[in-house]
Amino acid sequence: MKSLQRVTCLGLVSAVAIAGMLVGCRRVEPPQPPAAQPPGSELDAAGTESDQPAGPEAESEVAKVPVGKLVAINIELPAPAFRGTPVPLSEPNVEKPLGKPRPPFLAPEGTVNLARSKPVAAGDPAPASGELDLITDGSKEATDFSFAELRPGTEWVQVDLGQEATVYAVVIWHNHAQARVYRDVIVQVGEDPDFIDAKTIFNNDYDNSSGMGIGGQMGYVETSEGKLIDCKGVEGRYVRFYSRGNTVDGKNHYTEVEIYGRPTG
Ligand SMILES: [Ca+2]
Ligand SMILES: [Ca+2]
Repeated sequence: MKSLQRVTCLGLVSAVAIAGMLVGCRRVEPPQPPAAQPPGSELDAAGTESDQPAGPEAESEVAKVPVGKLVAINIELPAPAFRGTPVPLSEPNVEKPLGKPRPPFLAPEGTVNLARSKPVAAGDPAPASGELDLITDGSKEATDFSFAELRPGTEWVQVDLGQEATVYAVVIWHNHAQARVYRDVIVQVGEDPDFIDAKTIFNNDYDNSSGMGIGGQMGYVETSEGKLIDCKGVEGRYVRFYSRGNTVDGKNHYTEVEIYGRPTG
């Protein structure tokens, strides 16, 4: 009986010893470097991995930002028609020209000019000179025949994109032959051609002379770069551009408009 107890006891001691050895021999893994991103994985606009699991709060944050990598959009510029950009001193509320090329504008990959060759309508049904289709024909040079000229006063032109789109930027060229300032530049994006439900994305009418409310944006000097307006991913099918003459002759000129976005759905 005694020997049986001894054997059992020895067995237990051996089992504990072997287990201890196994634990002692277990290799301690060195800290691993962070796993490399799988090929094809891109950072989304928020700079986070889009396929990362997220809690309910984080999920709603991610849903607000556009999906896809941000890239600089390619805007082809016409030749400058004059040197330097003097600010008309008599015109109030005009921003100082940057004095250097505009920095690149970043938008989700796949963003293109959706306005090219799209139909244009206007409040002035018979332009004083030029045709409305000049506004989306791709030509932006500052010549006497490159723009549509609308009568003085508050006038508008609008582009029908033909489908709903997410719009990241618009670029407007009025007549950039001289350093003009066009007044009451107002840009709206709408779901319907009558702009009953429109979102104003730019308004530099500082004295409400166009009657659409006082806008908070500054006036600017027309140059060959055109005016780029960040639209922050607003959705709509129609884009309308207002103006109320300019510092040289009071008329409204449109050489080209570009609408950078992606069709929705
Ligand atoms: Ca044109
Ligand atoms: Ca005004």
